[in-house]
Amino acid sequence: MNKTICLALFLIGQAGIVWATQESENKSKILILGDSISIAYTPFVKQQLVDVADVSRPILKNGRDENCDGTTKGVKNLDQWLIEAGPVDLIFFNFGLHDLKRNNPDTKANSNNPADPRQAEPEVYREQLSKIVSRLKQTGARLVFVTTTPVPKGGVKPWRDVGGPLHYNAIARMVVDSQGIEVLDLYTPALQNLAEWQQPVNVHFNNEGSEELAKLVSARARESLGREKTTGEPGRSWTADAGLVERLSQKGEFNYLESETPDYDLPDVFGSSGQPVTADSWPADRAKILNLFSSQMYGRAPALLGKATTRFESGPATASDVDPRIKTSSVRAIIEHDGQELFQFPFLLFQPVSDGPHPAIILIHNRELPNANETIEKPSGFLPVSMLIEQGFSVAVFYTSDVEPDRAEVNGAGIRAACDQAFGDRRERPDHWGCLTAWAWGASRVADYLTSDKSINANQIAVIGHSRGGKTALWAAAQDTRFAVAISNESGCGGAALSRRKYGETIGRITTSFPFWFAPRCSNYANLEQDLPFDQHQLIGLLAPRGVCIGSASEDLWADPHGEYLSMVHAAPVYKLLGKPSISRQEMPPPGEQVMVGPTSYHVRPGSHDLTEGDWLRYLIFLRQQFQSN
Ligand code: GTR
Repeated sequence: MNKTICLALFLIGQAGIVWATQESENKSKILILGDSISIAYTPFVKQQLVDVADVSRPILKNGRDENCDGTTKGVKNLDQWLIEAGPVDLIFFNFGLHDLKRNNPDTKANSNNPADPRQAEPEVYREQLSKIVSRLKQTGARLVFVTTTPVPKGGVKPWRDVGGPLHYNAIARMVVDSQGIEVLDLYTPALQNLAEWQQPVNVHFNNEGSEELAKLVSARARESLGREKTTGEPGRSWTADAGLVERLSQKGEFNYLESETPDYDLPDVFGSSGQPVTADSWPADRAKILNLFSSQMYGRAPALLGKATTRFESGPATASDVDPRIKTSSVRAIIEHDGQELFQFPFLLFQPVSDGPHPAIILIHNRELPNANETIEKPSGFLPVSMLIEQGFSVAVFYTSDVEPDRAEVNGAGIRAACDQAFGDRRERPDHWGCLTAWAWGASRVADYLTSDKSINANQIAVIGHSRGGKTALWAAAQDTRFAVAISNESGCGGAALSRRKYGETIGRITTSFPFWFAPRCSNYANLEQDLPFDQHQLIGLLAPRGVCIGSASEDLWADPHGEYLSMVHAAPVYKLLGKPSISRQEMPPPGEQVMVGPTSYHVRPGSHDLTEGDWLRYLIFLRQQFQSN
């Protein structure tokens, strides 16, 4: 650090102390650092917060607002901006929209050519944003990273990829999540209102849009200023936020206190009642455990379905107008038994236009599926398809309810009813299959397609799901060893979380609210979790030595992040037996950080129950590492 900067920092520190003593007489001070999107919403924020805060942003010598541009300019000018702003309580910062635009490599001028490099390629963006974050932290102000807003389709000038903002936001989330820095997501609300808020084929917003964005910034400012400042000690193991635990506990019905989790003994992970286990004897024990999960928890598909065949009808693969790196096709899986059609369901395929074979990801989509064009034109954090394609993956996506409606079976339209009709009604059986087994069966049919497609690397297929989809992903990969990796995002009870902890959602509750997800017999264990002949660490053990990623969210206590982590830890002996290192430390990693050991990965990120682009980026990092090393 040079002398001038040292002096400036010292002055900021001093001024901060002086200012702090006058706090009661003054309004709060807010600084907004960002590009032209923020230049347009700042006047509205000023008006909206006039009663509580003075809001400023960098100003040029000629008195005009300064555009903070990308992280390259940010790194250069940040000290100057902070000095000019003086001590502040709260800083909103955004960088990304300039980093991701195309630049002519020679002149460095804006470019309309999608083949040109970006102003800051992803790795450079990550490094530069990390520097900016470290410097901002020295101010002692509360910090909020504001996500980059969407790029509309139609070819904006200079060129920006429609999928760019999600990719850069994912990187930013990874940078800030482990630093205790809040995120304000403007991307998602803007995406939902693009037609009304944004200018046509232009990244900028109209007046209404800017005012609406400002409202979100102002609301967050009031919230942040009203809250006690969280110190966010990076590097400390995750524990549930005490305030959140208290709030949730007030409802009374479910336990969120670590101290109230029952004492429990977990069943042996090998299910071996103390007998020595070897790699040779494990397959037989493994089969028994798998059978227990089928008969007691998830239910089993009718044996006759195993005799059915699947053929596929696939529409033409067409390159997307919006993102020419992606080709999409719609496929129908048609299930036939005894020469008769039994059932069919559709899925979508997104593939890189480049030559394969590519690794593939099957997403069990437990929300209604947008069509292929919408998925690319309006990419969501739940399915950031361009980011996945850019990383070299093919992606197949099916909607759970197309395989089995997500409700109690009443002569329904799903595979279960089709089987009942063809093979006889099995609904009264205690091990009748629940939706989770039906959806897992669907994932395996999609895997049938992928393993027969020459452009896919059949040894590199991962299955991922969120929440009920995450439970399904684990169960699918436990049964079908063609899945090289299972990814469970916030799967909770009946997924990665240990049932015996009875923390958040319990077997009693889940078999009451969603009895149709499970075998009827599972409800016998309501409030009798200790009687289950297995626990969920054994589900993870069934995946060994293949890859498994577990992701939790810090506010999603309903899914019991600690219980999800412990399942991974207690599955470690199986990985060890099969010659693989795996996550085995008792302490959880710090929030936001991803631990990867051998074929296992875990993270708990700040925020609520959702599958976000930040989760995806962690999964992609893990998958690339796994698939490169194999
Ligand atoms: C909840 C349920 C969870 C989880 C979630 C979801 O209502 O209690 O187990 O699966 O739904 O799938 O979003």
